[in-house]
Amino acid sequence: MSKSELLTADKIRAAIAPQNIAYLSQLEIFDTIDSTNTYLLAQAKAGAPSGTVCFAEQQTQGRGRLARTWVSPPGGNLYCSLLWRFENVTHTLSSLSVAVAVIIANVLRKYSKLSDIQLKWPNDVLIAQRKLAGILLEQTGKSSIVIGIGLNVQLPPSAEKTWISLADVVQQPIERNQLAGLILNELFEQLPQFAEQGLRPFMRDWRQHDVLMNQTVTVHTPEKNISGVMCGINELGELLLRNDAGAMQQFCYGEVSVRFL
Ligand code: BT5
Repeated sequence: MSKSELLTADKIRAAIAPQNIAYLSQLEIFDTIDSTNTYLLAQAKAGAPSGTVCFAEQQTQGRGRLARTWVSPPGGNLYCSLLWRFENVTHTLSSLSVAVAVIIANVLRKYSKLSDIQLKWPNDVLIAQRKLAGILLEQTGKSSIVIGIGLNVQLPPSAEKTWISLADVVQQPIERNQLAGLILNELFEQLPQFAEQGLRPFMRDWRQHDVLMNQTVTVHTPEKNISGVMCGINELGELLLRNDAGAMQQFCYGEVSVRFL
């Protein structure tokens, strides 16, 4: 595996457009941390401003949703968290997760010219049905969210076969600092629009990448498992499932996961 250039604040900043740089309040880069989300949640409670960002080269307790683990080895992936304080609580975690997934897909499409990115509700970015990136949203206080993003740039050969990295699919060398900056740039560009207009401007892109559309799946909830056919999402970012009895059911971000049958 080729050695990746270390993350550097100046290089990340350099990839953020001048009109968006003011959104970046603070940028920290750790060599090792337990979890960038855990760190930013604590910072948020201590009063950190919107636009506080941290990256780490590796995480010892990287977290996914529902108490799952995000495997976070050193050597060239991206582990990033951004604190965003919304002015009003007009969004839902379901809709924000969808918006952030679309934002990441758009950056990857522009940066890597990848045309076959798939989005799996609520928070997975896939290529060829293998997981490239995951998003973890955690609310702190009334309207502040820590947005955590794990993106595989270069995975060790021991990684699970259901995971994939950019290096597996992109031919040219991947400039991690630039990619990190471009992700922040797109978040800074799009989050204010999301705050104002909700998911409406993101729906077309979501539909284009929605890997679950028309698939037969099982939705797992803490109470029960429900199978049916996926019918996309609504403008709140909730999943729509026509269950086996023919009724339409909605699910929101939370203790819900979806498996293909
Ligand atoms: C997610 O959870 O996909 C959210 C992952 C968010 C990680 C970022 S890294 C920066 C920030 N700090 C944190 O501590 N977390 C965030 P979920 O949908 O629950 O998916 C977790 C599942 O993905 C695991 O159960 C594994 O099956 C799989 N997985 C774990 N590590 C992976 C990796 N590196 N690449 C692909 N899949 C992985």
